[in-house]
Amino acid sequence: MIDEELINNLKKIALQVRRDILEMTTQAGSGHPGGSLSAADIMVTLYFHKMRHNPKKPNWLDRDRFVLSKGHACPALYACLARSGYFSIKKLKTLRKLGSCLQGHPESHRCPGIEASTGPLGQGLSFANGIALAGKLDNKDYKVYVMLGDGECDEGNIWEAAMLAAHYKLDNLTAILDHNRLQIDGFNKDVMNIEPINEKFEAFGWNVIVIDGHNFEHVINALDDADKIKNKPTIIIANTIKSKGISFMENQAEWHGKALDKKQLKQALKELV
Ligand SMILES: Cc1ncc(C[n+]2csc(CCOP(=O)(O)OP(=O)(O)O)c2C)c(N)n1
Repeated sequence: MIDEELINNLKKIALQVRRDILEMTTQAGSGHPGGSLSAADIMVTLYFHKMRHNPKKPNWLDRDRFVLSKGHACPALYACLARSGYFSIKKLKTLRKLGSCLQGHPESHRCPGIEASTGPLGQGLSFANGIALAGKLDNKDYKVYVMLGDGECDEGNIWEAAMLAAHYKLDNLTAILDHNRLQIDGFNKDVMNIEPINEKFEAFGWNVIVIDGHNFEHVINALDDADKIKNKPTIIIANTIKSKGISFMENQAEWHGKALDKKQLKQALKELV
């Protein structure tokens, strides 16, 4: 049984992160709110509960690592980093501005807390494999988390990386699939069917856990269960809702890469209380 206070605290932070995502993207006039909102609860659980990290020492060698392979969802990552203290909350207002460290896709050399520069889909799992393999070679006990999009799984290099992670028995690696069923311009089932995605990863030698990605208890338990698995990587298939939390945005491809205008933002913020 998970502590109710912990869940309530995570819910509170997730509401704030959702407000940040919408305010940031509206201020920028562009960005990717849909896939940021679907991924928010998982990222909040990682940064505010699960991961061993220290915002004051972003390069601490023993830190757990998080790689956002679906890099376009970086508003959620930036909000988590700012709210955990990697940089000032004020900086969120500079999203996508010239010279800002918070570009439209994450850049690791510009911004503390970003492990990998991502944006071109399909690369983050390979990157995470490398860090996990290095951890094993160096006898480190850090864990590596990588978030994938379901549309991103159309990329062939995801499957090369999936094969490698199993081959090298990377049990220090946990992938989380943000399974919101939508991609840039439609439902996966119409653009490129990836189902049965759980069986595909199982066939590639992974431990597979399927959860509701907006249920904090599920997310926490799945992350803890992944710790117990030896000799194979784990993927948590998190069933989520694109644009989760805003009634007039949920489940629509339209909000993949478009910001709310100021009036819509006001309306949306009323739902995040
Ligand atoms: C290699 C590559 N091809 C195309 C794109 C353009 N693109 C950005 S997001 C996206 C859709 C991704 O879908 P999904 O992974 O399901 O993201 P989510 O719905 O979770 O936001 C595409 C095709 C890209 N960033 N990289």
